[in-house]
Amino acid sequence: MADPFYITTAIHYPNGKPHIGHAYEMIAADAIARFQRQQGRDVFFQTGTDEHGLKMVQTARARDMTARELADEMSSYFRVMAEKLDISCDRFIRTSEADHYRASQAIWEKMAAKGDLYLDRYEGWYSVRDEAFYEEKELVEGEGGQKLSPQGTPVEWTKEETWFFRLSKYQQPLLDFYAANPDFIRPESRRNEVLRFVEGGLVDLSVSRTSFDWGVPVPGSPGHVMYVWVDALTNYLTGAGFPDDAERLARYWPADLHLIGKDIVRFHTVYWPAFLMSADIALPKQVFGHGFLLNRGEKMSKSVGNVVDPMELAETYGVDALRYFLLRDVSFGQDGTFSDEAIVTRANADLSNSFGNLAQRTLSFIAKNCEGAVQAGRADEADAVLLTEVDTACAAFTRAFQDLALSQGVEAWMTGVFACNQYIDAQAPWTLRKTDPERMHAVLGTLLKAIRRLGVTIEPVVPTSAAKLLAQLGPEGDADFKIAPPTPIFPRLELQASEDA
Ligand code: ME8
Repeated sequence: MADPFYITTAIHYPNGKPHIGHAYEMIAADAIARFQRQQGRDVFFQTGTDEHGLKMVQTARARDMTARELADEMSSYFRVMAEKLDISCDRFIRTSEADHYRASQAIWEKMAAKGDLYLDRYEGWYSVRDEAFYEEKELVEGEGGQKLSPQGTPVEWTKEETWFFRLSKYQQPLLDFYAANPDFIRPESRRNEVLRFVEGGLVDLSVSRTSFDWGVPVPGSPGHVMYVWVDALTNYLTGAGFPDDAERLARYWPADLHLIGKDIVRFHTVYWPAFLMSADIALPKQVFGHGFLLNRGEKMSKSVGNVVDPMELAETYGVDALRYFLLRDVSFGQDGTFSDEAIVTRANADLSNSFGNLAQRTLSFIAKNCEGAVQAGRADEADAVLLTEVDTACAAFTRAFQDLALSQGVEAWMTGVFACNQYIDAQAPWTLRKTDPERMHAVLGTLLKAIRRLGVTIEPVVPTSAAKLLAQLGPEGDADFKIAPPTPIFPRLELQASEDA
């Protein structure tokens, strides 16, 4: 049976509609999932919504609805977005689902059995926006001397009786684990941040709440619901069949990759591994913290009014153009900036003018001049040289994707496209048609092979367009397949004036 590959995104808070950051994370994870499927792995890909916590309660209250109603309404937008963007997830999990409650309570019980949970009184700073506790020393000063979290969100002083998790006990085991698994946290810059944080000392973590009831009930402790991050992180285990399906768990756990944004690396590389160590469950193999998307270099926020709806971008420019742009232009792991102009420029340069044009002129030439089928023809060394160049470009894409260097992979792929365009210009099949038809056939046959390889390679990035293209090319070595006059697959995009420009 194929080697399993379990990949997850963060699960998103459905306290509002999805934004482009959510779309970006899903698209990156989807490209990796599709790539791994192509490599023959048995992929399980999970995304979903994180529905508990105080932020949901407060947003729902402001809208005069229950948290469950809010979650039901908003979660559906995330699901629809996933479908629209061709996200090939195997499960869209909602943390309000029954099997997830079971999983969260089961891991809680294991941590309790270890003696790692105790009841005490919590007093400290809490940010509802981040759903996170902060120590005094971590806070920064905002305008007018107001205390803010390191993420710049408001904090409030909270006091209540809660369950605590003995996080402090795991400081050394975590440091040992990071040392033994240098690839656990990527990229390197995030790993260094986490090391510094853990080396600075860990305090026990408050893991239950009594001031509201929208959460997973703490087993045997009426009035307590779990701190939202305890149940949120456990979603990854729920998807792998924990605790009921031992066979499935053995297959998909530990997860190969948790793909998340840089703001939540601490939860995934400190709290989550500590919970798992406490529960005697294996730790995930890797956590990758991607960067943030900026709108023309600016952080997006509701108050600035520059939040972009990914569905609108996908509708205006096409899903594959958006996917291609995000994966090609944002160096994976770093922050990236986007604008309508940048999307249009990139999609036109690479997809429409280079790859699309290459396919279009080759296919229409064959349809028009060769009755849709090329013969063996007379080979030349130039043909083998081109196919080697294309294979080299595709192999570089594969290596880069294996290493999560997504933009470098796409860039390497483009060198194969450029090689084809140089080849077609140098070989000039339109001249050979009159002077040397045998040679013309060999040139066109070489181009078909090269375009097919490039199309298969780029499929994880632009799945719908690549599939359409491959259908137009027909399978390799099928003499009966007739190439029809093609319809362009990568239309030239026009810049759409945005309303607020
Ligand atoms: O943090 N660019 O949910 P969330 C890129 N529920 N990525 C961005 C982004 C941006 N501008 N803004 C946010 C949560 N993200 C928790 C996760 S996981 C067990 C629980 C990313 O809806 C962010 O970094 O606030 C995170 O990975 C994801 O979107 C969901 O953010």
